[in-house]
Amino acid sequence: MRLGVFLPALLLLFPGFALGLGRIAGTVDFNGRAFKAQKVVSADPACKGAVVPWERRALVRISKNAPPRAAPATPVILEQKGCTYQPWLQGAVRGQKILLRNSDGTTHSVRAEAGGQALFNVIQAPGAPDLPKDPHVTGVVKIGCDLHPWMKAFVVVSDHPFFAVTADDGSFELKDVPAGTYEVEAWNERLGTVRAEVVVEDGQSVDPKLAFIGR
Ligand SMILES: [Cu+2]
Repeated sequence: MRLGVFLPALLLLFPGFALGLGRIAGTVDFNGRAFKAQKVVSADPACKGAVVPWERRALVRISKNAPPRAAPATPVILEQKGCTYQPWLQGAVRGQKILLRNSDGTTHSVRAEAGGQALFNVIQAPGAPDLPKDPHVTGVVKIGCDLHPWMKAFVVVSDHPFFAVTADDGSFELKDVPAGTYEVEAWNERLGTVRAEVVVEDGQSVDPKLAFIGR
């Protein structure tokens, strides 16, 4: 009798519990594109070995119908090291802080914009403390340095945690996705965006077969 009340209440509180959880996983097809980071020639000794990055990676995320989730309290870290941002590409949840870190013996500026809208532009001197920033937007946040024009990084902000950066082999996995129908996208700085629709079922894994064909 008690269970008769408890179970429906539980299902109402946790729809994912009712529908079950699945997985969106696969390998992004980069269509054989070559990815070569360009070496930088700079008079700044702190920038020895710096590169203009272009990595064989994409940010894969649910782009439609994702259940919103609160941002984690832990920040994502964007480190300036050897006059290159590390990592070049990462995801974050809206409201999650981006912690700017300067590990270099030189001054950097960190300029951020999203969709043509300026978000912030700050100076970080050598030895300056980590600086938390909250861009309060969703989409691709583009980050660059006014002092070292080759430096760039991308933080793709979503209102949910169902995203992943592809591994070296292009593979990715979005875990614990509530059963449902979703649009999934892969984004790369130069290749753009490709999308696919998937149906996630309880206990199943589905491959959206994301491919940058003809890019
Ligand atoms: Cu810089």
